[in-house]
Amino acid sequence: MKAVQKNIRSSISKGEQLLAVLMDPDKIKPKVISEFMQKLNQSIATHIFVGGSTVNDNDTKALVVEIKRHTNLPIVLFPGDVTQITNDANALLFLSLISGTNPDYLISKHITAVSKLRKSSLEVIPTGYILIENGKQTSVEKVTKTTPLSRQNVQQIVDTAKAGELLGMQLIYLEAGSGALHPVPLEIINSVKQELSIPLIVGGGIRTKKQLKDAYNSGADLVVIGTAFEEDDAFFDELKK
Ligand code: 1GP
Repeated sequence: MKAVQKNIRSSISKGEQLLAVLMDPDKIKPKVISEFMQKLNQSIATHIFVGGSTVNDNDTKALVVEIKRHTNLPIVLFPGDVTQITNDANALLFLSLISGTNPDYLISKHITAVSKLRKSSLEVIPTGYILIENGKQTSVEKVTKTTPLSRQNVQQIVDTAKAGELLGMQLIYLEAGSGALHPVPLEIINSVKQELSIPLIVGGGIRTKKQLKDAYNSGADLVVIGTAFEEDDAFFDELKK
């Protein structure tokens, strides 16, 4: 097992709570990066995820290179598409959208990615990605043309996550979607966590310190927050080390 995954597991075994700040190359403005990174470095953030639903070619690489000038935190690609794979990051979440039935996001894009990954030293982390209904349509839903799982059907979500683990995925990511109206319900986090023996990532619509704590207390090992920092980087001040 390579470094990023190993460190996630070792932090979890020590009871540490992990926070990834999601930076979307399409949304973050180059001129604010330096100040943004300064605040990020003073916060409890442990990882940086980079990715977006629609990103121009090369913008991901440019952003990753710039982020590395400001931090030693691990940079993990969370790609919306194959074009967002760059060797400059530390790791790649190799996402299978197991809440949907679109073959493109279950296997086809992965096959396309292989020619890039064969030449790369990126740590590839097989990740079961589960989109959960949040009250409005999200970009992931539009781009992938898949239907999120109903938040009412907890058992289906638990079974989907467990199926991902049994298929050999190393992480499960419960996603309400970027800018979600409602984050993943705590009951769902709790039920999924009880069933899994692999780390659990939760993201989408988390905007307050209380929501972050609630997600951890319900069983999230790593929480991902993007929009709240994008809209107001003062949120970092509430999450100082
Ligand atoms: C989206 O889970 C991430 O893929 C983060 O969501 O932007 O709503 O924080 P937010």
